[in-house]
Amino acid sequence: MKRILTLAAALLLAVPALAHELKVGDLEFIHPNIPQPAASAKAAGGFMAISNTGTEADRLIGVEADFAAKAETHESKVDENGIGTMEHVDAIEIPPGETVNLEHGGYHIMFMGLTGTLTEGEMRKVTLVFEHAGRVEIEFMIDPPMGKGMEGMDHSKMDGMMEEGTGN
Ligand SMILES: [Cu+2]
Repeated sequence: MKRILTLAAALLLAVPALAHELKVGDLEFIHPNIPQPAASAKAAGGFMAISNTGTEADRLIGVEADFAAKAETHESKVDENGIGTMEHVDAIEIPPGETVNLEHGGYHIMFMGLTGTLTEGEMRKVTLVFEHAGRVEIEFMIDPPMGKGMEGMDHSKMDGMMEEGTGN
């Protein structure tokens, strides 16, 4: 038993091996994915489900990816005119005992300023930063293109943020 505990402690301290499906502490990550963006796209959405099996809330407070100039947590909304927009949110809360779906039309990760192409079937490393769980390195799978959807969204706000974000 002691040996198992020691091993578990070592695993917690070590940089975890990259994995697609992952459980870190109380958080479980289910199919992190990025639908393949159009070749000309400057941004791509990231999706997954995050389960919190613990008794305390955690919050996704940051995202880092080497294939994008900037990655943010976003929330999509539909205004009274039926126009879809998205805005930056400081954090995505993962309540205890719940599963939060990052999905089209809701919370998602936005990778902005793509530095190369993302091709279906590839795995790309992303670091998710949580308030309590800390830094979680995980592989996002590039899924088939979503078709309409993200491309149909109003990206005007996002472009504004991109401009603010350049040069930093
Ligand atoms: Cu977005």
